[in-house]
Amino acid sequence: MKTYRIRDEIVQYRFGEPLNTHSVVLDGKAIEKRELDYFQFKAADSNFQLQYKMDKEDIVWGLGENQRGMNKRGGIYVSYCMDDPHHTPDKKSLYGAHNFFVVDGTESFGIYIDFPGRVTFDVGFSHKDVLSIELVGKDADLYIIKGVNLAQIVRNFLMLIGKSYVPPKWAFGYQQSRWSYPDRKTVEEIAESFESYDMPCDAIYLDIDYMESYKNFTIDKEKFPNFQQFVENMKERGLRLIPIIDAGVKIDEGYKVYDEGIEKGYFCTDQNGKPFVGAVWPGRVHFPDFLNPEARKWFGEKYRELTDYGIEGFWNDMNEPAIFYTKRGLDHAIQQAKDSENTNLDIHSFFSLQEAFIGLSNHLKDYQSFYHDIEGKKVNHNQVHNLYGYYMTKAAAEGLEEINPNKRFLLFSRASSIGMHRYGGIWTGDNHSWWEHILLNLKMLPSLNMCGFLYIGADTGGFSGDTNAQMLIRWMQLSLFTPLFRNHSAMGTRQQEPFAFDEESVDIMRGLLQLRYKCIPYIYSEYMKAALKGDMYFAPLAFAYSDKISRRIEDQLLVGESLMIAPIYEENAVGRTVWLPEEMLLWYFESDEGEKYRILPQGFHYIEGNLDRPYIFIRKNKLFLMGNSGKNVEELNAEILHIIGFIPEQGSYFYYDDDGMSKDYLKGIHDELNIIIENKKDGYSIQVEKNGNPEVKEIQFEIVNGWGTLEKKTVQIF
Ligand code: MIG
Repeated sequence: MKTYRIRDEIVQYRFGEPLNTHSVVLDGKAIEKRELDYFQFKAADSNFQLQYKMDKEDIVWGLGENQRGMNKRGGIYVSYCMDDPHHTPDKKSLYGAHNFFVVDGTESFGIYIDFPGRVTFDVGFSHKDVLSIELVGKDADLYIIKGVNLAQIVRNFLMLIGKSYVPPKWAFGYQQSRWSYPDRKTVEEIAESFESYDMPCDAIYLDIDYMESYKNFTIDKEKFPNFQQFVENMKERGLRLIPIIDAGVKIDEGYKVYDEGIEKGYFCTDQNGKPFVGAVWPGRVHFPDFLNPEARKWFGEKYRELTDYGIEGFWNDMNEPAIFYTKRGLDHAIQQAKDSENTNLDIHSFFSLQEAFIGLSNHLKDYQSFYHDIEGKKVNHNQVHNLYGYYMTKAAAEGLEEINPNKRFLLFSRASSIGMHRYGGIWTGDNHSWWEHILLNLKMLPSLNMCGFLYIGADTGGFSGDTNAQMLIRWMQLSLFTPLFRNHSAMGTRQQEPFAFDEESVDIMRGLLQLRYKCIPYIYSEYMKAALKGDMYFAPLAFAYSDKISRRIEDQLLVGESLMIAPIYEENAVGRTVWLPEEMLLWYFESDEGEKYRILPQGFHYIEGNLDRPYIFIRKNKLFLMGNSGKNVEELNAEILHIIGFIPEQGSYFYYDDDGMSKDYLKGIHDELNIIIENKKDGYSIQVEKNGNPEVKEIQFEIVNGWGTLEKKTVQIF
């Protein structure tokens, strides 16, 4: 074991000779250390194990995209990127592999396992107090991260892995997707509906059917005639088109991407050195070797085929990589079927036959049977499995950077591992239209932020299965604050666009979409501050409040520095119980009738929340800001800001804005307002200091004092 000090609070432990995953951006100085802090270490021939004895009250936060609670204690989680469309609670692996968690208790520290193969985290499942981690492999970097408190531990980790990807500002608008809008005409009708229903929207997605025979970087010209003009027309209407890109490349002579890949040797190979064959949408495909920098460069530049049409965003799918079947699996299953002919299938042989077919997809044996070329060495895929989606997205990001160096593109991926957050966001894959998945979605948000992923969101309304209007409305009330707010649904399900329901529900959904746009000044300002400072955007209450109850709250979140949200996620509920860790201001957005706001003391409260009355909680001595709604993000008029505050004493807000499209923010170019407000005997004093050139000309304040009196004030900005 070699050890290095990265920063005062971060120590790296190196075992064997690990591959550089490039997930970490800092390096350190060699130091002498004999033992691993906190963990007991056991090495065997082909793997190693770490164990930590948890105290009774210890909480374990993190592990990114995973099932179960924000507190991961009680479960087993396996980091091995999986295309599993059934997110039932027993599943141990979803699409991401996020090997970072924080133990919060008697001892508090974070640990990051920088290792691209399979890792199992048994967090008090086999034994309630034992946290054990098993790595299949012997070469790994471990990082132990300390900090004065939870938030600081996470900040230190985020510093270690580098700053988050930042999308263009329009990507904070509402986005509409479906598998699939089959042709140009349908997409145009969807656009018309958004217009005629007066619903704001920024993007419409193109799922796999826009391609010709599911071939990446091609367009089906019959279904999508005159693509360039189509992209332009849509943009004139204020809508961007976002095509999907899959990992697999169709085997098809004469198809440029296939021909070039073969010629240059850019595909993953089998044990004989021939391109490995798997099957996905187009039937048989090869998988680009994204771990080979040249292959990455080649694939990344292919995005130009679409950016040349004016496309400004992409979603990378099937990059675990998903494999429907291989010849190996199929031969085996067919043989087994033949062998079963004329036999009396009993309990064992029947299930084994069934498994041979059901288990065809994403099979370990297939992942073990292909290879990458890493610096001239043949490396088995299974050992680096978790890097595949990350490196596909890195390929795309680097390609887009080549294509237009100072432009922000929208880019997010399904598979990911730590480090990918520097290149793009993620969506949480194929959830269901189940109430349980609203809650699961909520719990993933802060866990993902801890692992670096800021541009995140779920398929709002649920991907598989049919939603009803009520579920979609409740889900939208959560997605109101997710940086990626996209409604997406699967083939064969009910239409799920916000105008596809009864009139009353449609009105409510319109209200929510408009509300989203009004919240963009806050969402964007908080997102950018988190991205630039390396901080979280969503946090569990425990990150700001240390009382016993706050530490255990699993269905409320802090959003940025000023808000707490407590969405309703149960069918037919008209309210819910909310824990207030301190006095806060309950604020209803829509309040033609009924109260608009109320100050609530620390404690549990039953909060009424009919479908048409979304609400937030504004923290004490904090400010929340809103703008006006508009057709899309670019048409938002930022001249007037509304600020709502709960200021018994004094508070301040640092408002960040920038051009929303270039990478100049990396040079520190942005606009800001520093707002300071103080509750004095004779009313509020408000100071606004401006830097750069913010568009804001006027701020309308609505400030509630400690007695519940609301004072309005307007301040002009010169
Ligand atoms: O196996 O492209 O998660 O969002 O609509 C399904 C079709 C493949 C999976 C993605 C989903 C997308 C779908 N894809």
